[in-house]
Amino acid sequence: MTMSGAIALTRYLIEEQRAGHINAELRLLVEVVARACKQISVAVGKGALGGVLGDAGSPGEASINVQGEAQKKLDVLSNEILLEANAWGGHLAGLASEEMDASQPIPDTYPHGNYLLLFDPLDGSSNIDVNVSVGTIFSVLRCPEGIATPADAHFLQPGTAQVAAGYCVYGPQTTLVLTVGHGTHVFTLDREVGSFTMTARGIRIPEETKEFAVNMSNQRFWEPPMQAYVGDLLAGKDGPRGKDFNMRWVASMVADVHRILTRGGIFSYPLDSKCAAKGGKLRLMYEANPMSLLVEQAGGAASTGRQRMLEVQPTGLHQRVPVFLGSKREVEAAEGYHHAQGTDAS
Ligand code: AHM
Ligand code: MG
Repeated sequence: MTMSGAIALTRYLIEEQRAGHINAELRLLVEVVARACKQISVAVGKGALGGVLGDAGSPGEASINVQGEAQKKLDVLSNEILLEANAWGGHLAGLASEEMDASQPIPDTYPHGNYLLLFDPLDGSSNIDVNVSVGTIFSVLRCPEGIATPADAHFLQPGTAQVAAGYCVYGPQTTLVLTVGHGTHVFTLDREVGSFTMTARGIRIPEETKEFAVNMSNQRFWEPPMQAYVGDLLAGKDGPRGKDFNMRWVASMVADVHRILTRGGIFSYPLDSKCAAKGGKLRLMYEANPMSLLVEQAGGAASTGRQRMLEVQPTGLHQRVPVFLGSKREVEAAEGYHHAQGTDAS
C-alpha cells in the first residue's frame, strides 16, 4: 500500500477479481489494454517530434479505411499497438477494430482465450493534428460457447452483453475510464510512475443538465424531432424548457463524453440526411455501446432516440446508429420528441 492509500489500476482489478466480479483472464485483458493505451498516449504526446502527425499512406494517395475515411498516421499506429499488445496473452479469441475491414481471430500460434475485444483505436482523429484531446474506446464481449475461431457474426451481440467497456482520453491528463459492470471508475495516468491510479470511484452523472453537445452545423439536415428538440433548448428561459442551455462540442466523442461523465450534459450525434443511408455517424460496436455502458453504470441514460442503445441487436460489425447519451432526464426529454413525432424514421 502506498503512503497515500492511492489505488492503482492493478490493485482495483485484483480486488474486483477477489469480489468475484471478474476472472483472471478479464483482469489480464484490461491490464493489456491499459498498457497499450499508455503506449498510444506516449505517441500522441510526442506529436510532430515523433513524426506521427498527418495522413497515413503516400503523398497524394491517402490510406482509406473500411469506413471510407482517410486514416491518420496515428490511427494506424494506435491500431497496430492494440493488435500487437493483445495477440499473445491468451486472453482473447478475436479482435475487431473500427480501422479494419473484418474481425481477426487470434493466430493459432498463440493460446486462445474466451473474450472478444472491439476498439476504436483513436477516436476524434480529426483533432490529432490540432492538438485537441483524442482517445481510445474499447468494448469486451464473451466469445460464444464452443467457438475457437470467431467470425464477424460472433461479435454481433447487443451492448447488454458487454462484460467490460472503457475509454482512455489523451488530453491535458491521460485518463482511463472503466467499467466491468460494477460502476464507472476513473484512473489518471501518473506519467512519472507510468501507472494508472484511481482518481474517482463510482462516478454519478447528474440527472438534470443545462448543457448539450451536438454539431450545430448539421442542423438543417436533421429530422423534425431533433429540430424541435434543439429548437426548444435554444429558446432557453422563454421556451417550453424554461431554462437557458449552454453548448459544448469538442468533436472528439471521448472528450465530450468525459465532460458529461464529470459534470453532466447530453451528447448527441443524431440521424441527419447526410448520414441517414448509413444509419448515423457513430459506430454501434466501437463507440456507442461502450460509451452507453459507461454512462448507464454512472446513472445516466443512452438511447438511439427511439430505443435503449444497449438493446439494439447489431446486424453488422461497422453498423452506425444515432446517439443520445448523458444526464438521464435530458436523454428522456430528447427521446420524448422522437416518440411524439413517430417511430419509423430510423
Ligand atoms: P472518428 O472515430 O473517425 O474519429 O469519428 C468519430 C468522431 C467522434 O469522436 C465525434 O463525436 C464525431 O466524430 C465528430 O464529428 P463531426 O466532425 O461531424 O463534428
Ligand atoms: Mg471514433
